[in-house]
Amino acid sequence: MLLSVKSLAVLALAATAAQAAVVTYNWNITYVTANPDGLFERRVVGVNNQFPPPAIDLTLGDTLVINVINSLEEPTSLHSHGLFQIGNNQYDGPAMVTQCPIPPGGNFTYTIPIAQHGTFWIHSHAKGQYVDGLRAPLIIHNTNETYQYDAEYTVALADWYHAQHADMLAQYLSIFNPSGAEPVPQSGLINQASDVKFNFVPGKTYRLRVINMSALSMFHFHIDGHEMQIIEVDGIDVQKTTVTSFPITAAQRYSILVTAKNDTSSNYIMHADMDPAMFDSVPDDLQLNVTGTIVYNAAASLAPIEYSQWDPFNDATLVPVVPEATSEPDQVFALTAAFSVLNDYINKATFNDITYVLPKVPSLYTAMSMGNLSSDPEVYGKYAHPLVIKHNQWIEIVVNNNDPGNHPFHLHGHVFQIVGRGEGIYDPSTPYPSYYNTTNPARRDTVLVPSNENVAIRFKADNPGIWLFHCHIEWHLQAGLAVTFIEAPEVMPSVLTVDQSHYDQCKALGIPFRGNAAGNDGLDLNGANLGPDPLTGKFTAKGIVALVFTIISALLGLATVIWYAHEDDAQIAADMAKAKAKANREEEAN
Ligand SMILES: *[C@@H]1O[C@H](CO)[C@@H](O)[C@H](O)[C@H]1NC(C)=O
Ligand SMILES: *[C@@H]1O[C@H](CO)[C@@H](O)[C@H](O)[C@H]1NC(C)=O
Ligand SMILES: *[C@@H]1O[C@H](CO)[C@@H](O)[C@H](O)[C@H]1NC(C)=O
Ligand SMILES: *[C@@H]1O[C@H](CO)[C@@H](O)[C@H](O)[C@H]1NC(C)=O
Ligand SMILES: *[C@@H]1O[C@H](CO)[C@@H](O)[C@H](O)[C@H]1NC(C)=O
Ligand SMILES: *[C@@H]1O[C@H](CO)[C@@H](O)[C@H](O)[C@H]1NC(C)=O
Ligand SMILES: *[C@@H]1O[C@H](CO)[C@@H](O)[C@H](O)[C@H]1NC(C)=O
Ligand SMILES: *[C@@H]1O[C@H](CO)[C@@H](O)[C@H](O)[C@H]1NC(C)=O
Ligand SMILES: [Cu+2]
Repeated sequence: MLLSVKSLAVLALAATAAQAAVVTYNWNITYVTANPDGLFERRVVGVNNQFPPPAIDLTLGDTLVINVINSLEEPTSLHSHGLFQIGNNQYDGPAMVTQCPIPPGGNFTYTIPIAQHGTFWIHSHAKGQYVDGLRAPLIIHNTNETYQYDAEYTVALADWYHAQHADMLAQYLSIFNPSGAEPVPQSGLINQASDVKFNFVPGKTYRLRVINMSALSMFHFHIDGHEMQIIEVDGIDVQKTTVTSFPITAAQRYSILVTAKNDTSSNYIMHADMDPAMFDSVPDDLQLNVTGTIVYNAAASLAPIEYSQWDPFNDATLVPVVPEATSEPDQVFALTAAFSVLNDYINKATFNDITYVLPKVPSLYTAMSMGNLSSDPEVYGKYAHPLVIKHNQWIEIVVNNNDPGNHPFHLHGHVFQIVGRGEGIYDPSTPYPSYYNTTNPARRDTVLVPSNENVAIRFKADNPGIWLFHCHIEWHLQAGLAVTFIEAPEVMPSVLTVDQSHYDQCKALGIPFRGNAAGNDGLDLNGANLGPDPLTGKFTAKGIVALVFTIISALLGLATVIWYAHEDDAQIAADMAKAKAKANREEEAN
């Protein structure tokens, strides 16, 4: 299957002809039956009864219009990942953050002026729906590309599960999964298929746009026999950097230039190796090494497979072509990411001991309807974890990863500068470590923070709106690993609008669309959605583990019967209530 092949001539033509074009996509979001890995046929989420959803192809200066009809049995919404959406926060997409989701049978139009270029993607931002397939590349051609190339391909990497996301999520976020083990995918896909072929013509230079659309998996990317030069990272052109392999975590993008060989005597394997370190256990039948083929000549044989090393690679060393100065931060947030069993006895994710819970009113509507109280974080609800920042201030976020897993963090509405990356926990009230680099730092919108490391990022609060900052491992977002930046609420009503079509969605779903996080006036948060909190009392970490295992062992036989015989929700709920009552008694007894 070939995607997005364009000669330079076509591109040049498109660029001149497409000045300020309105590019319209009609997306009827539908269930489709598909078998993308050739191993298992299942229900997936597609568009216009087709899977995979079509790639979106644009040029700088266009206006993107997506007319969505939701033909699913559940609400949906679309997020254009990496787009700044300046003055256009209402079309950023995350459900209950910047909009009410689109109800089943509903329709909604996203109108997005395109002021950037590079490699992006679009995906559902309602529950974990994109894991079921609602994800597609979103490519924006520059009117005058920084680097010359003859043609381009999109290489979209993704992990693939055979079970429905909602079923896996229910098991992941359950009392029976105290260690928080994530569902492990059954396979990996390139362009939502297996055995994809990319035709190369001798002597030509190709731009490969590599996108990681995974729910969980991290891949290491390399091509047998070919050198790669990185030229773009998350929509930012960078000085050419030669690599033999690079890692790409969920939601990241890299463009690379690859020059074709001069002879056509062999074809070559393109490798996207899933990193088993991301998985709690690797099933025997999981094919970790996903491959495609670079085809010079359909009749030729494959060159011998080279398993190149996974090279160490630091994206903070990539140098943006257009330099951007940094500034001393006006406000610094230290966020410690961790996972633990909270007082709902489920393993959840926290930033500074708060697990994210959706508010009753989408945060954008709260900001737009609360008058001068919109600058008071309280109105957004404690569990939306609101961080209010002032217009045009410089913001630094220090993310400390206090978890044995690696997490790719994504900020909506911005690219950020990576100013520091170090080992262990960094306390920002202490002087900058020597590794801080404030000279034209690398910029991107998704950064990996490895286990027990820290990353310091900066951005200027020049884009008023509500922007989520969250882990892009879909399971971890669902577990609550998110905060909400409330950026420049004092100017939002004068620079942002919310169209009537938003309120139509809310009305259809019975969701309030004004007032604070509880749908009330002023600071009355009665009825707001509350999260579970860390376990309190005299519990030690050891005690919690012991408690959880007590519950598990008490219920194990029963649980097994329920899951494998007759998944009876009412029965599970009753058992969990019993388990909680028992746990509460034990907590009191302590
Ligand atoms: C959308 O797709 C569904 C499922 O195929 C179909 O029933 C419906 O008529 C379609 N809607 C439109 C407006 O095409
Ligand atoms: C979208 O929904 C509105 C009412 O909610 C309806 O009037 C309109 O016809 C719908 N448009 C399409 C294309 O289905
Ligand atoms: C395109 O960019 C190059 C260098 O970046 C410049 O020399 C050239 O004049 C530009 N062309 C147009 C049509 O803007
Ligand atoms: C995609 O991202 C996931 C999660 O970070 C990562 O495990 C996987 O290796 C990435 N894939 C590629 C090809 O880099
Ligand atoms: C292909 O051949 C041309 C002309 O002989 C040469 O300049 C070029 O370096 C060769 N390219 C590769 C990738 O070997
Ligand atoms: C997958 O690729 C890696 C690195 O390229 C290699 O070390 C490993 O042996 C491969 N695994 C399999 C099962 O082929
Ligand atoms: C800081 O980043 C720039 C490029 O953005 C690079 O040239 C320079 O070497 C880096 N300095 C340090 C100390 O890493
Ligand atoms: C908020 O606005 C009201 C009226 O617009 C004003 O009376 C009040 O003093 C303001 N409160 C703050 C904290 O600025
Ligand atoms: Cu994560």
